[in-house]
Amino acid sequence: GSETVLTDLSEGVLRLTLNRPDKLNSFNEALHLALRAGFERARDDDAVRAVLLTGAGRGFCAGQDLGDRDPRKASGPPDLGRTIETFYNPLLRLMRSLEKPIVCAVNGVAAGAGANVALACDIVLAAKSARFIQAFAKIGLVPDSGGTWTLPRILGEPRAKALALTAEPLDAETAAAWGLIWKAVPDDALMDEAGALTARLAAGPTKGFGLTKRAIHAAAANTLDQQLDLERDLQRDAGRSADYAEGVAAFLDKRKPEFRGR
Ligand code: T3D
Repeated sequence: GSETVLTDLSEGVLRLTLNRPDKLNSFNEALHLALRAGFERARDDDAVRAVLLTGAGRGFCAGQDLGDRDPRKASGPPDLGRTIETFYNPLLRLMRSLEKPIVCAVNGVAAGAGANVALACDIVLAAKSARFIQAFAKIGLVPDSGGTWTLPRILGEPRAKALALTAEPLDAETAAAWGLIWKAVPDDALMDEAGALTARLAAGPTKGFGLTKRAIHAAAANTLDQQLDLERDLQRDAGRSADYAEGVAAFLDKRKPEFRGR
């Protein structure tokens, strides 16, 4: 079939567009493999300095393609642990460990794993008409793709549980007000704003950004003392980067820095 993820690299921005619009970009195996390949490229290709993830059509992503899970066409209950281990968890680990910024432009409904993949990105912008739905409850499943980790951390247990147990849609403005995403943006401004933000990040000090992500991610499991030690170590690395030297020199010269991502 046609490409399930559209990939475009321009000016350091790798744009990944989920592209099964007639199925609201739900995950089948082809889309999983294509999206994983996209994030592997983001990891391995020095020309990629930021990622912009979005969806084609009116939805962002409706989670697992349930057409591939019809119990009436199966000989017995499925092993969903296996599909999580094979597809969803590697994707989440890859995204989380990417030492380059990931911006998500949530252009429409984000349901099930689609919601939690969006929330795993570093900076999430959503169209005001977009909705986040922990749809798992409607079919007897558990929030996956990191949802049970992300939601209570950001929202606290009361809101995390209510969203997970009711599967009620959360609108973009409430998601922003709750701190679950960065911003809700008027629909017709979303792609311009997300594109400009990602371009700005792609022109930034990539190495320092990667170390910053690492530090913030480590905080969840660290004491303050451990985190202060980590900041010392990471700052030592950052201070040796070419972009740090360029940033300080540009400041002192009163000119715009030209970061190379090293
Ligand atoms: O299985 C494993 O590997 C375990 C992992 C699980 C991870 C998960 O994500 S589980 C959760 C799966 N997702 C859902 O349960 C969400 C199902 N979709 C919906 O509830 C609704 O579609 C939405 C609330 C997302 C959007 O509603 P609406 O009214 O805007 O659109 P719609 O009419 O329901 O959907 C439009 C089309 O997309 C429609 O197809 P049609 O009738 O035009 O041919 C619909 O069937 C299709 N679609 C939407 N979501 C899915 C889907 N087709 C397959 N799978 C989907 N998840």
